[in-house]
Amino acid sequence: MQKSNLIVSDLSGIGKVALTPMISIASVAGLDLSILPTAILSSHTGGFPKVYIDDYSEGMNAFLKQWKELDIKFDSIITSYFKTAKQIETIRAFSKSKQAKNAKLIVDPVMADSGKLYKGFSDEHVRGLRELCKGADLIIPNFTEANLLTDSNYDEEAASDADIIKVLKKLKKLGSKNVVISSVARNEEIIIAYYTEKNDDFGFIKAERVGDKFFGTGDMFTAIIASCFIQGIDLKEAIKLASEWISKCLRHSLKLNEKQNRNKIYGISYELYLADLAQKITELKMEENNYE
Ligand code: PXL
Repeated sequence: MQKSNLIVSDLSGIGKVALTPMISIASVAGLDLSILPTAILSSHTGGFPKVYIDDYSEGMNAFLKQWKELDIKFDSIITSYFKTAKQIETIRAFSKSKQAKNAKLIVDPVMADSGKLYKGFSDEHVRGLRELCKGADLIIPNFTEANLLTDSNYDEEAASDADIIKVLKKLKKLGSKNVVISSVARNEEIIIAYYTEKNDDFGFIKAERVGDKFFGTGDMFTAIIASCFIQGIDLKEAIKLASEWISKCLRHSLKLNEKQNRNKIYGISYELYLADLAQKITELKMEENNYE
């Protein structure tokens, strides 16, 4: 039977972050999706002026109330951008409720990048996400978030492989069963570090660094890794697929932006490659004998 999956994140009008790419990617990956919006914004908060932000906490509570009355159950919960620390606590409690009994909890602790917290977040947000990560089946922080979660202070460009492993081990100690540090941008490469419970295995996968950071990359990465994880695909295979596919989208976006004189703030051009992603995920599912 097809599993029922919930994505908790924001809807941003322009800039292609959060739910916009996550819905597309998780859908082509074959997930049956439900959506819980945390906020509705006119754009992402990464550089557009005068962002309109509608905190959707009241709506979230109303959605959850109806779902409780209907006894809607989920097999997985994927969390991404929360507007407030209170929302994080709401979802932590929901993940422990009987509607989410046996649900896999996958947490992308979206709060920071390039050494800085995103606009509007405080220590309370960091503490809330740390608590949520403790009970997760898989967490997918970037390196800045990994530092914040573990009270570490490694510089992204200067971190050695040993430093990255130290952070990874601290994240594992926090309590999540599996960990993927989605990106350590160092010189010409992107390092993705993982810990898998299955083989008690730590390791790195290195990818080519394509241009500067684009907003939404982490959301796309999380959507692919979470979709694969939920469907029983090996984490290492999922990471390889995600990094190769996203690199392709980034190269295409850079070319297109140059041709059209378009600012990268508007996000990654991934749409043309969604069919290719669907195909590759189907192949991995067949290899893992999980094709249904
Ligand atoms: O991509 C992460 C993200 C999600 N949601 C909003 C954001 C950002 C990053 O800036 O602003 C609203």
